[in-house]
Amino acid sequence: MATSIAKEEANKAAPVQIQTFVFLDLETTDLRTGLEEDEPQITEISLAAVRRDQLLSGTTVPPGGASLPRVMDKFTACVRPTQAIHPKAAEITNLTNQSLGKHRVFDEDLMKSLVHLLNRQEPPVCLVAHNGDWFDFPVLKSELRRSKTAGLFPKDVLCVDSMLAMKHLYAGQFRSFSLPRLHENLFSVAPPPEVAHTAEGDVITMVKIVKKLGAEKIIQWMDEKASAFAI
Ligand code: DCM
Ligand code: MG
Ligand code: MG
Repeated sequence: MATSIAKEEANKAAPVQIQTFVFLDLETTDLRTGLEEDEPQITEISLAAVRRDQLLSGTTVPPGGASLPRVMDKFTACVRPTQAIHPKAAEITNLTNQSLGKHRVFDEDLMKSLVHLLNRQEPPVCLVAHNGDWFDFPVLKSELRRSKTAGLFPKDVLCVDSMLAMKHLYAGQFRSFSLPRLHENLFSVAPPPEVAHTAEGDVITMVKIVKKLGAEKIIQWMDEKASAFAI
């Protein structure tokens, strides 16, 4: 018994050191119910890929500011859903079935855009989403599974939930771990109304918050807790 445990310990992979954090946010047709056949669809997707060193100590915008890494690869697109957008979702995102009516659905070209962005990043690559374990990761997976080109999506991508990270690392320090409340707490203002509930705005807010909190602790937690983004 003891030897098998020792063997298991020896076989344990060295802890990963994530090299690229791809912050992700989705706007969707609705909240999740948790039922597989009932997943909301994506109305907007945004990703911002930031290298580990850039997150820790890279140049920022504005120079010397605590806010945003200057070196980021970003992608944002709106997507036409094939189901009705819930009025509440339409209200907060300002995306409607009508305004997205002439847009393309989640198709092969969108899939390739995502794949190309991810393939250009230094591995290990980890998707980071706020409440991602409950929301963004299962919604993206269900969208990928529905698409005919799911096979193109890289197999070695990791994922981790930034809200979970902050709840663990900063327990008791914030009354709410939602993006707008964290932003308000750390920057003394709510995120500007023109960015809240836009996918890109939420992604940028996430990156700002991680940098402001001091990325080191969060990155270390993510190295330990990241798991496979298995479609
Ligand atoms: N959402 C919703 N109702 C809410 C909050 C969110 O339907 N009260 C859905 C629509 C949003 C999506 O969740 O597009 C993602 O939310 P967020 O903008 O916070 O990323
Ligand atoms: Mg979100
Ligand atoms: Mg959002």
